[in-house]
Amino acid sequence: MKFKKICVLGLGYIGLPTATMFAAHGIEVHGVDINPRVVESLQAGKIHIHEPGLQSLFEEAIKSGRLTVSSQPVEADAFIIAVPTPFQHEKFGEHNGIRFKLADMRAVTSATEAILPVLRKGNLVILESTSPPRTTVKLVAPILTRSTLQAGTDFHLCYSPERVLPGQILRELVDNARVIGGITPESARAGRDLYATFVKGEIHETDATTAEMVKIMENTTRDVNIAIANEFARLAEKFGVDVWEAIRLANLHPRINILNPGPGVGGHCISVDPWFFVEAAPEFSSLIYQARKVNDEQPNFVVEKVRRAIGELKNKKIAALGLAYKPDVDDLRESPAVEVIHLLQKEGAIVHAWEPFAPNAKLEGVDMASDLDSALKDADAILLLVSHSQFRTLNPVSIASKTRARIAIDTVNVWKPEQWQSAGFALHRLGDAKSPVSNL
Ligand code: SAJ
Repeated sequence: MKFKKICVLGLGYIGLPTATMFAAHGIEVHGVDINPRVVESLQAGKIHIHEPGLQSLFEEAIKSGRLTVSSQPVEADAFIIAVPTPFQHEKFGEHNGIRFKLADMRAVTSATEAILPVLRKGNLVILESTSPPRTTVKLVAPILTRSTLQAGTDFHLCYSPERVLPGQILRELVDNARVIGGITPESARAGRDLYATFVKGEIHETDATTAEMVKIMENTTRDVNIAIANEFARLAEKFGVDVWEAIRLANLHPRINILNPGPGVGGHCISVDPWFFVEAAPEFSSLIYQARKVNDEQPNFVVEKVRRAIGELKNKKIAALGLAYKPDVDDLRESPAVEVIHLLQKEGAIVHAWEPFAPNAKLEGVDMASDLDSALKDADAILLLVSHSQFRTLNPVSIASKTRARIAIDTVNVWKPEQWQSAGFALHRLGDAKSPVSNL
C-alpha cells in the first residue's frame, strides 16, 4: 500500500517524534492535538517536550510544509493514534482482596471518534497507545464501524506498540524492531508498508491482540526486574551489605542481569502498563501485582533511609536534586522523586527541589528552587533522586562551599563515597549498609 498523507492524533512524547519522522521521510503529515497550548506552540515552531534532536528535525519538517498541526483530524491515507492511556486516579478495581488501578481509555475513545468523520474506504488506522489486551478489537474497531465501514474489509486496522526510550527516541524509532498486529493479515501488511517508510529495524507482522500483549509484557518484565533489584537493596541494608557491589558481582554470571535499585519506578509506561494485566486478569497476575506494590512502596523506603541519615525529619531542610522520573528527561509524570518529596513533607521536612530539565514546572505542594545554589542554601541534607548527567559530575568540594549541609543521600549510586567523604560529607547510599564509612 502507498501512503501520501497521514494524520497523527496525539502530539506527545510518541506522536510528535513519529509525525516528525514521517514528514522527514517525505510523507505529508497532519498532526492533531486537543491541547490548544500544544497546538499553538507547535504552530509557532516550538516543540513542547524535551527530546534530543527533535526540535531541529521538527523545524525542518514545518519549514518544508510537509508537517502541519491543528486540533482537528483531516482526510488522510492513514491515521495513527498516539494518545495517553494513564490509569484512573479515583477509581480502583478489586478482586479477592487485591485492589488494582484501572486504565483510563477516554483519550483513545475520543481520538478514535474524532477519526469517524474523515475515515474513508481503503484507509489504514493504527493504534500505538499502550492499551489493555483486546482494545483494538473490542474498543477501537466497534467505534470505527459506526462509520458503516467494516474494519478489516473496508479499512485496515492495526495495533503497533511504540517501544522507544525517552531520551533516545529519534534513534530508536528508526533502529528498533517493530511489531505490527493487524486485525487481518492484510491490515498487518498495510501497517508494515507504512512504517517501512523510515524503520530500519526488523518489522514483524502478527495479530492485534498479540501485539498489545507483547507491549505490556515488555514493560511488565522490566517492572518485575526492577522490583527485585529494589528488594535486594532492602535486603542488603538488612544484612550489612553494599547492594551495588553485590549486583556487580552477581552480574558477572553469564545468565544474570540484575537491574538498578532506585527511588521507585516512574513514568507513564512501566509504572502504568502492568496494571493493564492485573485489571484484565487479576487471578493470573499475582507476581505482577506484587512487583507493582514493591516499586510503589520504594519511595517510603527512601524516606526511611533519609530518616536514618538525618534523624527526626520535622523542620529539617532538604535539598532534593532531580524530580524527573528518570535521568536526562524533563518528564515528571508518575515520578517517584516527586512522591519522595511529598512523603518527606508529610513528615514535616522542608524540601526545596531542583529539577534542571524542568526549572519552571509547577507541581502542587512542591517548592521548586530556581537553581541549584538556592536549593542548597540553608539545607541540612542533600538528597539525590535522579542521576541526571549534570548531577553525576557535581564536585563535592564546590557543593560544600555552597551549603552548610554535611549529609548527602544518594539513591541512585552515582556519587563516589571517597570523594564526598573527603569533601566533608557523610554520604549515605541507597542499598548500601556500609555507607557512610564513618559510621562503620
Ligand atoms: N528504573 C530503575 N532501575 C533500572 C531501570 C529503570 O529504577 O534499572 C526506573 C527509572 O528510573 C524510571 C522507570 O524505572 O523511573 C522506567 O524507566 P525505563 O528507562 O526503564 O523505561 P521508560 O519508562 O522510560 O521506557 C520504557 C521502555 N521499555 C522497556 O525498556 C521495556 C521503552 O522501551 C518503552 O517504549 C517505554 O517504556 C514505553 O513507552 O512503554
